[in-house]
Amino acid sequence: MKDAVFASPFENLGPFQFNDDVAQVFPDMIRRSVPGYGQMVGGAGLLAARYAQSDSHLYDLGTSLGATALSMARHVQAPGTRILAIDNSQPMIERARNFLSESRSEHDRPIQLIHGDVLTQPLQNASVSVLNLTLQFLPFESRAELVERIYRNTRPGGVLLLAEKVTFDDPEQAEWAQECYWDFKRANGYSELEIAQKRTALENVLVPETPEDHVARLRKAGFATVRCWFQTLNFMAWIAIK
Ligand code: GEK
Repeated sequence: MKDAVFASPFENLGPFQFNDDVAQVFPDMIRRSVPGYGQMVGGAGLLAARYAQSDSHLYDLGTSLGATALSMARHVQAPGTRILAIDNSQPMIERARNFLSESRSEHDRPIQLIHGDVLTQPLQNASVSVLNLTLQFLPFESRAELVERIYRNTRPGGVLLLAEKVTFDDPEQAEWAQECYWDFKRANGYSELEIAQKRTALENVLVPETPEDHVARLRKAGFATVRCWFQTLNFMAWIAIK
């Protein structure tokens, strides 16, 4: 279903929420709003397969409709792994249930959907945790604590896969990336009104950080190796290895 959430003028434009309207059009919204989204999701599955350890947990934190959990299920071979996919949006979890049951024949790995807050859900025995475009929506002050908790609950040799929209310290680069990003949205059929209204709704909801800040936080948490494996414009993904 086509995303037209911000197509008509809003009289009172509230903060962006992962409500039923958004959940309904989410596959179209994310595909037209995130350059390289398919690569991020596919890449997360491939990397998960490389680092998944037998009899461990694979977490998809902020799963939305379960795309990254499904990508892990398709690729991971390690025996005894359990995929836990968490989201605090009830409409997302309900739709994820249908989406995943439709894809059930594509893999033989169970995916447990959990309606919960990634900041409070217990994490344990992880070999892979994924934060695919989720950390950016969490209150700024809780981000380091979550990354540290993921680190503590990850087995040696396990990984955190982080993908985010970023900003840049250099104002010229930040503006260039933003302008090119809007070109991407225009090319995908979004109007100036849609781009402007969504931008306003996301203010203080999606708070991007610089690549340097992300890498520093991952290292400070204890991850021994941090590598960028993906970038398109202002979207980047890293693998952090314990
Ligand atoms: C994908 N990873 O398709 N606890 C749990 N979930 C949360 C929280 C929280 N505290 N805050 C936000 N979310 C997905 C895409 S979307 C990214 C992730 C985007 C959830 C929120 O409900 C939403 O489903 C998701 O994080 C972010 O690979 O829309 O740009």
